[in-house]
Amino acid sequence: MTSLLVLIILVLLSIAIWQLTKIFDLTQIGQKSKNSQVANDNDNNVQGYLMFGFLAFIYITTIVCFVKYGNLPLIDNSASEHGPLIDNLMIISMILIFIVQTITQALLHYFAFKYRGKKNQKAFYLADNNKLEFIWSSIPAIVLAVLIFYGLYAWNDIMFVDKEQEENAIIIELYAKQFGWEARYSGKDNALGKANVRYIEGVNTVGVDLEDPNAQDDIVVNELHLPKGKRVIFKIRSQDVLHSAYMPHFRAQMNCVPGMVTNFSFTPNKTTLEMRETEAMLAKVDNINKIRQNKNKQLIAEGKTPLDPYTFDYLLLCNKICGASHYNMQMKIVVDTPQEFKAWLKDKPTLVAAVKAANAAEKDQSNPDAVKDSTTTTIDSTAVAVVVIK
Ligand SMILES: [Cu+2]
Repeated sequence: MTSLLVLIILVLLSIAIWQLTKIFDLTQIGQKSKNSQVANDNDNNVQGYLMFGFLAFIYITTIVCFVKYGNLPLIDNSASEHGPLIDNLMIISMILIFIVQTITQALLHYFAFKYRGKKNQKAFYLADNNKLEFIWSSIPAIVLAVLIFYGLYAWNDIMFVDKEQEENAIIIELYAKQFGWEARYSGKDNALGKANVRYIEGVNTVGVDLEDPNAQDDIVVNELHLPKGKRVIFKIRSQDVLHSAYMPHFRAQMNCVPGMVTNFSFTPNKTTLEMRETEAMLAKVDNINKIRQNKNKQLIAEGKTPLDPYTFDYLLLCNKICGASHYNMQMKIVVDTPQEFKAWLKDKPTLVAAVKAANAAEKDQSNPDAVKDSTTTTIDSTAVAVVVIK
């Protein structure tokens, strides 16, 4: 609220200043010599020094940002095997941008200052200089080519899954919809059953074809568990609009497109517990909890419920603005050791079993008289009734 008020005041102030200058201009009518639209040496000098001033401004801003926020290295602590590859690409790009930006801005503003307008001075006409053009075309071309080839190499390395890797990987479907995620494990056969939005009904919320033999052991959950050190192949679908499956700690992102299946695969290499214990994460969590503690003082003073302390968890987020609750479209990811993962998955009922149980429960609810009647009519059915009550 305060920032909005400040913003409004700033806008009003600028309008006031603008109007004042217009009034000032009007008072100058008649004094032609001062109101010339042609820049004189004085104007050129002012503009020249302003150029230098602006250069100083962007350099000081850069240095202040580095000191205050530049927690180098720019990005690290990834939790997947391919993570360092993406991080390196990011760091190399950022360092290159930084060097190029520092040099070109200095040259741009220095030349604007040095060659500012002077009375009776004419610009020198230079038609072309092949040597110069060769240098300033080839340097960016070489740098960009190296960056692009390195990027392509990284992309192929991440996206290409060979036959052997595919056979040893586990296949998980991520299903996106406004505004949440569901995950489907392919079960013992490691093959997902066919699915289509037309099959969505009741507890079959991801639209699995329950007749498909591959679908018989599929398991649908609302919390994603992944085993450490095992490649996971994600098959990604969307129910409604474009979403984007974004798992920042694993340096993974892939669009979820309605009507088609997209893929991404990675190997997690840090369990949730291991990640919580890393130095970078401990410092981050500490920092968040300090902010929360300060906020809690204010909340308690206002008689509101204080915030819980933060503990780190991996997240699957949506990274496409897909509607009103996009900001809250997330699912918790837990990276377990392979043993923990097996134990977790073992007790989960298959979707087919869940659908059967739901149908049976619905039948009982819609027809309670059937049980009551049978208890009064035949001896055999009393046994059934007892079982049902139990
Ligand atoms: Cu979304």
